[in-house]
Amino acid sequence: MSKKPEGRIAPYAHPSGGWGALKQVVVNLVHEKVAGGNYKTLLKQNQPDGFDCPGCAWPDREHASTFEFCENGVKAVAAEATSKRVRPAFFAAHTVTSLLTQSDYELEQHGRLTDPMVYDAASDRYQPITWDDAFALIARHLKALPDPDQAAFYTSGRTGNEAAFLFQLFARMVGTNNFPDCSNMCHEPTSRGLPGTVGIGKGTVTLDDFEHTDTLLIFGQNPATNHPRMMNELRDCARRGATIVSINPLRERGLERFTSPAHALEMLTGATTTIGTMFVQPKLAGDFALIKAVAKRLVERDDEALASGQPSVLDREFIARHTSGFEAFEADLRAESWDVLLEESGVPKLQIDQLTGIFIRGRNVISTWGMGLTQHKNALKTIQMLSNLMMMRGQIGRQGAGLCPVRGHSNVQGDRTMGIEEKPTKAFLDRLQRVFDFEPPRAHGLDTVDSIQAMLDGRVKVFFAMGGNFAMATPDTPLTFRALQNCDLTVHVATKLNRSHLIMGKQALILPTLGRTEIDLQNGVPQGVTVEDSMSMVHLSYGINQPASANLLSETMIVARLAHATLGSDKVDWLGLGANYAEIRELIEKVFDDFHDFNARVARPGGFHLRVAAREREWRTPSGRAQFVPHAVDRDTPIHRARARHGERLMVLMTARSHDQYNTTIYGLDDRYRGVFGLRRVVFINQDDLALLGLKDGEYVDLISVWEDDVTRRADRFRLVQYDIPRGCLGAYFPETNGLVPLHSTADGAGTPTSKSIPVLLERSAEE
Ligand SMILES: Nc1nc2c(c(=O)[nH]1)N[C@H]1C(S)=C(S)[C@@H](COP(=O)(O)OP(=O)(O)OC[C@H]3O[C@@H](n4cnc5c(=O)[nH]c(N)nc54)[C@H](O)[C@@H]3O)O[C@H]1N2
Ligand SMILES: Nc1nc2c(c(=O)[nH]1)N[C@H]1C(S)=C(S)[C@@H](COP(=O)(O)OP(=O)(O)OC[C@H]3O[C@@H](n4cnc5c(=O)[nH]c(N)nc54)[C@H](O)[C@@H]3O)O[C@H]1N2
Ligand SMILES: [Mo]
Repeated sequence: MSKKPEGRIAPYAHPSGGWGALKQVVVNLVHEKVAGGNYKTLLKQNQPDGFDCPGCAWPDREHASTFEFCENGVKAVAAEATSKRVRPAFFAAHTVTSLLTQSDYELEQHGRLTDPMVYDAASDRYQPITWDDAFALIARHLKALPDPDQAAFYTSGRTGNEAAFLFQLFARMVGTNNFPDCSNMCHEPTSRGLPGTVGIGKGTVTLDDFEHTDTLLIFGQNPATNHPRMMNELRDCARRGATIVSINPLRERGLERFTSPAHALEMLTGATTTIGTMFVQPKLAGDFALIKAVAKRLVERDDEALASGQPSVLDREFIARHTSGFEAFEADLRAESWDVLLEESGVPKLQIDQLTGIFIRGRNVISTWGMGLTQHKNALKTIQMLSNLMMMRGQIGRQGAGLCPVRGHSNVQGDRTMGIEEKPTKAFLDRLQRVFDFEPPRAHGLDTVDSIQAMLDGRVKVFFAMGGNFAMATPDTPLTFRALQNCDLTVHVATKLNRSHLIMGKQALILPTLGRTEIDLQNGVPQGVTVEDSMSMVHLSYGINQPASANLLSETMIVARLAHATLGSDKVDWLGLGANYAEIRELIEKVFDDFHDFNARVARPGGFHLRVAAREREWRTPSGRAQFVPHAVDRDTPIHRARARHGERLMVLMTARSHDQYNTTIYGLDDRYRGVFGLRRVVFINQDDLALLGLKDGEYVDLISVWEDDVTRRADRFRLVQYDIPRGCLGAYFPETNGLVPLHSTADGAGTPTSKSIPVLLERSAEE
């Protein structure tokens, strides 16, 4: 054996939430030395007069009147409210080369960025630059490009609507639709898949529906960690007797039992609520075959019912009145082979029968999903198949039922609504043209993966990131690093230092910005920004903390001043807009009809709901009906081919979040509910696979990805953790494993990196 393993593996035996979560809150506040001991911040989270939690996109009840406790929301807020600072003196003391030796965890721990900085190659250090000079530098680069499509404008989903709207307008006036964004790596298959079935790429439910549902199907989601406020809804549903099924290769402990930290009595008495009624564990990416199997079983059950004189188990009235394509879809289901469905889903027939029974008994069914469905090659068709299944029983567009994609970043949905979209519709561009009197670029732009390839090829020269951590969030890490280094200029608008700032183009800027929790004063007047949550509620958010530094600009003002420096203000009064966000909202209202009376409606506590036509059974598809879309099971994917070559030793790896991280931001080294403490380089594996590979729990392995090119992709020294996970499947954390995801391994029709379907081989690590 090599040296004593670091960290500790100890299965979690408690409910999720509860005192464990509360203890973590205190730990975080102390650790971050929250500015001025200002813990009141936390009480203003998701309050009508406070800020929208930058943690996740789960909605709030009327922007709750009671404090909705959320451990991971607290971590996100505390991280922003930290009293630690990265000042110019810090950069003077550290070369970029020396900073690169620090871990991602260490980089973020230095605290908030305070001043705009420019990279100086001669000293290998970042040096202070004035805001004016920084904008002039970017403007010079943009104006010198022979083709505006040589610039790409990235957005991470924390950016508020006002900044996002100005950002897309600015980039389009520069002349490009190159808008890579975090949603390309996230819910893109949802946004591209649902329009083909229900006519809109958004969820059809609101929080009210959770009060009326009796059956919840949760696909590929870990809410106890990633959407903790969703747990309170699940608790209430469970207490009402709803059936809750988790469909996930991992039996996530957080979904088993829950103690609500929002309920004092529950905390005192230690009362727990059993959440999950049933756990179905498909193999990775097996959801498509599983959902199709349930749909096929539904048709069989319908045949049986009709043959015995019982009523149909399908909602035939809904199908006749509201849908099109059912006959072809049904014929495809009948023709599908059970053997194929069972093999590809990895779920036993008996469980498929049980799940079908639950679905039929459900009067009001909500299906939710997260990254477990979206980060696979077959993601788009999996989501369309789920939509088909729900349509078979009319479970869309009525109270207590519907489709519920659960988004990640707190305004990722709003950013897309505002036009952060590399494939804009003609109608939207026509409207921009009319309102702003310019000729917008018509050719579709680059998404995240295509932008990386374009940087590698020298087709993109200027990369501007509004937030995020592009270098670490994207796939194929060494290749992505080279892509960024191939640029003439890289610019990052950020709150905290991260590795993307250190992987630079020939010239590089870091522009520090206000966080959402901070007071945003323009001409002495506090400005609010608007955000849209995962259920299409739009509301205002006002920061309440003093800014981390006097030299920060808001994201909105950064775009306004950059646009002014680049384009001048003949067509748009950029600086005027940057100084008064209500005026930006007036322009938003002119471009999007759904935002009529924007300022008035958003001023009401809780904001307003953006109409989702499918919710009212209005189908904005070419046929004017909800569309059944048949799909075949693909049995010739890169994974099938790799398995044909390597046999049973070929494993498929998912990369997911631990409890102590926010995407690329690592808060700590524990993953409490999965029983991992003090280490992140672990790989979960089934005990039979350990035996097959001749490996033991606790041993160290290297992961080598298997792809159809000649690039070697590997990640070394991961501790094996025997786990309840289907055979042939592995689990590990991102971003340590991103280098294993081949750049061009993406979801069909959506371009999302297949971060949860990576074919790999394991090798025992060399002794250290
Ligand atoms: N605290 C915290 N909150 C967050 C984030 C964070 O990092 N930290 N990130 C935010 C963002 S941007 C997002 S997108 C969301 C992400 O929230 P989630 O969607 O919950 O994200 P993941 O942790 O990536 O993976 C979710 C689940 O998918 C399961 N899974 C993996 N592969 C499959 C599969 O093939 N089929 C099925 N059925 N399940 C599978 C995993 O076991 C895991 O339970 O959370 C948001 N909220
Ligand atoms: N292998 C693998 N890769 C993945 C995923 C996966 O599951 N597996 N998930 C993918 C998903 S779902 C997503 S959404 C992406 C996330 O990709 P990104 O959105 O690019 O990454 P984050 O880690 O959320 O970005 C963190 C950084 O944002 C900056 N920041 C924080 N708050 C603000 C703010 O208010 N304004 C500005 N300007 N900057 C701010 C900070 O500097 C911080 O370092 O990663 C994707 N990558
Ligand atoms: Mo995400």
